[in-house]
Amino acid sequence: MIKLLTVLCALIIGQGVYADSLLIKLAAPSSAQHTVNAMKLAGLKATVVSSTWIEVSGKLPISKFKGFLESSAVVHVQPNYKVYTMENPALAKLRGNKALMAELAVKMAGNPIYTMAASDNPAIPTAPSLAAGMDPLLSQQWSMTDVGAANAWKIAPMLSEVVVAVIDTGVDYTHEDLVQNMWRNPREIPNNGIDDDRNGYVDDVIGWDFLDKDNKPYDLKGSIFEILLSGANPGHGTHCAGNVAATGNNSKGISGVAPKAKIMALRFIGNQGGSTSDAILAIRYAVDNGAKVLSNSWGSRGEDPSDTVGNLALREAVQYAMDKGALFIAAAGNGNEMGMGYDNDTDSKPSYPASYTHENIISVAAIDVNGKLGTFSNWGPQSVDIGAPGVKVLSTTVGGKYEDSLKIPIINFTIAGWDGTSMATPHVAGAAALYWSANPHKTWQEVKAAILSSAIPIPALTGKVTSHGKLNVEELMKR
Ligand SMILES: [Ca+2]
Ligand SMILES: [Ca+2]
Ligand SMILES: [Ca+2]
Ligand SMILES: [Ca+2]
Repeated sequence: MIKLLTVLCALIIGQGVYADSLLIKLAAPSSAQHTVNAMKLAGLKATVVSSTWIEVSGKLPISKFKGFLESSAVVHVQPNYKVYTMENPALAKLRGNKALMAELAVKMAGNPIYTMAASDNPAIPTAPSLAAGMDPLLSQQWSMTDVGAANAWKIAPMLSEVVVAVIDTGVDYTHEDLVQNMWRNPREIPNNGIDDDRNGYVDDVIGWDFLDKDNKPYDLKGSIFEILLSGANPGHGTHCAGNVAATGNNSKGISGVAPKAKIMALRFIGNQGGSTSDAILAIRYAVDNGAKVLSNSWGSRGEDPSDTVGNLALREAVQYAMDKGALFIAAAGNGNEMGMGYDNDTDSKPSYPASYTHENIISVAAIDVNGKLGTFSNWGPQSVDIGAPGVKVLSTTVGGKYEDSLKIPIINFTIAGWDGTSMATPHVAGAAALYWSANPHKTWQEVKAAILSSAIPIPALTGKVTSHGKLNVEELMKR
């Protein structure tokens, strides 16, 4: 109870109102809906997060709330911590250059391409028929060469279609190299306004947008430049999705590590970041609707290390994924604001969820084309597991494009390379899907063990990650 009161005191501001948003764990299982209904009747803004967790938000009068929070019905209260995409180190550096940002803003001001908001939520196309043929940009994907993808595909062409949830800023599901591999909810009839499979989401055919609460988890809401100025990384989720499962051998663009895996698009991060509650909803949606692999290129910007309970709600969601047999692939993080990586084992602010101790997590560091650890990449001999390509990575980007750098073509300005542990993580997620498709009866423990034991040891990762090596799917497929 002391803990609870400490949290509450920290959240009380001014004239006895709670700030922002709280997550509350209830003592009685399955009492969440009942409690939320009662709170709504009392004029509070409340939503169900899981069977035992609820979110309460807005400026809350203590008189309506305090007795309940201190009652035996409540076992834990915590802030609804914010989470973000792992910040691109090059973008962070650029934003630090105020003079250059101001200059760019002036140059962009008169250009409608970069000031006009992109049209959000385009219609979801049906999957086209597959036109076989070499992927023309495959030879430019250094990351696929580095992980030995071509030989892996020869060893074991993908059989079953493993579903990978990309839990991120959304996905451009209209992209020519992604549309084929978007997951299609087999139990949901599109566009009839009915929740056919009764999973709580109406017409959720390719995933869900937890931020805007709609069935179109489209990436890039707003112009590239607006998003950049707001501190976010435009098109992050689409880039991640491509390295998991851009369609292989379709005569278009690139290939993901798992050329036939299915991408479940779960959007929960916007230009201002996302919340723990939406992360939990996305994680639970993923495993409840058939995803075996969860690709997570996001995290907190450091939980309070003196808080021993921490983000219990998020930890319980990762546990839920483990109980359902899913692997949770997580970016190790991109260091501090100066773009320098740190040791997740010893730093006072490790990166969550990657640093949680759940066994179903594979935490991923970033390496470059020369096998060096990215200067920004976090590591950890105990808490980070493997390295994968994460510097200047070529992938799909919003608007049918393929990029290894974020560019403003009209003024010929390269904003930043596509760098980050965010870019490394989808390679491992794709590897898990590829291996699982060839070995459908293996458990998550066996898939994780195969990925880590087949890693190729390299000097840059010796003593830095548990496997001491980098991802290699050719070796993996021999296991
Ligand atoms: Ca549904
Ligand atoms: Ca429907
Ligand atoms: Ca949307
Ligand atoms: Ca392709």
